[in-house]
Amino acid sequence: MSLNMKGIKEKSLIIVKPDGIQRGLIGEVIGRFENKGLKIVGLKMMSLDEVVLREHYAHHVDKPFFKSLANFMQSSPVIVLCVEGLNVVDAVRLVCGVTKAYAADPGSIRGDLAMSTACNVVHASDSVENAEKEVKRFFKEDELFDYDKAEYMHVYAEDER
Ligand code: 3AN
Repeated sequence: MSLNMKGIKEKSLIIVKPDGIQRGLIGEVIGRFENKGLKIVGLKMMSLDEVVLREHYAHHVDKPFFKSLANFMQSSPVIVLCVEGLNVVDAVRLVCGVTKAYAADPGSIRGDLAMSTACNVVHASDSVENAEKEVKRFFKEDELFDYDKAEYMHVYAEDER
């Protein structure tokens, strides 16, 4: 992990997937990111269509599991979140745990709440570069908010803010 030039303004894109919605885990998942000290700068419910899924999972479009992945991601609305913080892309991936939920570390969202590779509750951007693209894919500019968070003086040391 390396310190990013964006500092505490680095952004990541998180999706609470249909299994998270159906299992009533929206609050639990969002709570874990809030408890970590991340700032939520965008949040909404939406349905994902085939076009956005082909773009979002471009690295999987030719794989045999793409059709079932796309069906699953369209099986109910999802919650999309944009969060901000220091090295937030790496931090969020650690909070989520590895893709194969049965192997994810206890304490992570997937480690504590899931068993599957597909039904693994959350998606999170895997690099700063992809996070920038994903935030633009799911949020319009006026759906993202820039505001001060009072707890920041206790979440970050002065030289980190
Ligand atoms: P992550 O969501 O941890 O970034 P990706 O991008 O490799 O992981 O995978 C995205 C989604 O694609 C997974 N959540 C899963 O639904 C599906 N997927 C990835 N690899 C496999 C696989 N080997 N078999 C079935 N589905 C897969």
